[in-house]
Amino acid sequence: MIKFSLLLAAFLIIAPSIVPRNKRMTIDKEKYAQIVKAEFLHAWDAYKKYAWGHDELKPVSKSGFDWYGSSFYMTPVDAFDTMLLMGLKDEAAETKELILNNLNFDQDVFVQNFEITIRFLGGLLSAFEFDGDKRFLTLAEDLGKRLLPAFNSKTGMPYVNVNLKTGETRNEVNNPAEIGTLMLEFGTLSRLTGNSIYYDKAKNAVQQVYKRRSKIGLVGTTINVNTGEWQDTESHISGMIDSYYEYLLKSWLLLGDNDFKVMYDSSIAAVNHFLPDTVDNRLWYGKVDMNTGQRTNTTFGALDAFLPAVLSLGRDLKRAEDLQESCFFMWKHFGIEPEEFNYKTMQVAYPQYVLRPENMESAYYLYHFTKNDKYLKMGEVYLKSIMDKCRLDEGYTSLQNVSTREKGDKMPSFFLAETLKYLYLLFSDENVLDFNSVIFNTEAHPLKIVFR
Ligand code: DMJ
Repeated sequence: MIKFSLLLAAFLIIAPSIVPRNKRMTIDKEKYAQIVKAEFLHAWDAYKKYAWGHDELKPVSKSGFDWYGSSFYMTPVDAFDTMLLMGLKDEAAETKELILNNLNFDQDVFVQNFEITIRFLGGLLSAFEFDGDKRFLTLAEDLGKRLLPAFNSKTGMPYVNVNLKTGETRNEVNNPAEIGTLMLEFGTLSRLTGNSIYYDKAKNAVQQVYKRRSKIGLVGTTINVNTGEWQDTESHISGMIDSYYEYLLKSWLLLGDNDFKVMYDSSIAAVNHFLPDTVDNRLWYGKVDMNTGQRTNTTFGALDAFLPAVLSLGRDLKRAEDLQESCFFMWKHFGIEPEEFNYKTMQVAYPQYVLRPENMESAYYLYHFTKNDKYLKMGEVYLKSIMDKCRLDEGYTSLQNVSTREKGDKMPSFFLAETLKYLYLLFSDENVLDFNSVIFNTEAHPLKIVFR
């Protein structure tokens, strides 16, 4: 008996050091989930107090801001499904009433097809799927019909802007991200309405980009939607291309259409061949010319941090984990991540931090796939620096400069749709949301997988 007690005591002393250090549970997940929820309420209360009914909050001016002159209720639409996930029943009920009583797309304004699709079509479809009220779907279908004229170019790739009332279009030079980040929303709208037109238009747009890839399999930064000619041939995973790759993979996973898997597999192979750049043992994805593969730039930034999430979803965990280490290094090195910096010189190119979610999104995916506590610790660092540097009495604000901490005057709707949602999900039990039953659109609105 004494022998057994001694053995047990010895085991209890030694056991913690048998478990790899980075796998040990050191974060109180529930505590952090509650902190994130409280910070969401802090941000939402500020929106209610100073910007109620407007698109977004200007926390320093203590006022509201509307993207197109009059409001489309962007923050409420973007924040609604986060409230549902957080179990904020009262807030969700008042937000639902606000949206259903006021949101009206019959406005004579030129909107950006991509932004309106990912925030509103995505937000309304997710609201319908998780709340069940048919009026969300009616609004989504009305919006979908108004966006369709955007695809009336010679190739079928959408113009940048479309007028929601007249159907007129503007700006024929578009980019792969804005052309290729519509499929999850338009595909889901087709499934829910039984009208295939949305699916077909969005799929053709993606295929038009893909078939214009270069001989080495890369796409450029801008393309004319009428002539089909590339305007800017720089290739990368940054803004203007980023979510094109994200949606190739996610369209296959959400809609079960194998054509997207074929496009993703060959595209990501080219990306993984030509863009990676290792400096001081750290993996980065830089910029190259789409035709030659020659390096054109060694910059990386906040938006690029989406890629570890996509790579892990595509089951390429090794690259995903390596790149996430670099994204975390970027965050720590500057105290909070800049919009863009040069990973060779470590000079900041664009010094803003606009409350972006991508670094947290990737930590959430990687924690899901590995259950390694180091991703919880990353989340803790992200949360603490945002609370330290961006929190005001009146909500949260962007930074103009990550070094000087000079404040901006904007709380983007994606802070409530994405940044706080991904942090909350990272620290929450998986039963808050079954990861395997949904695909997040690029604005973090979960859409249900139903074909399996
Ligand atoms: C969001 O609107 C989306 O995540 C988009 O894909 C990129 N930009 C913002 C967040 O950074």
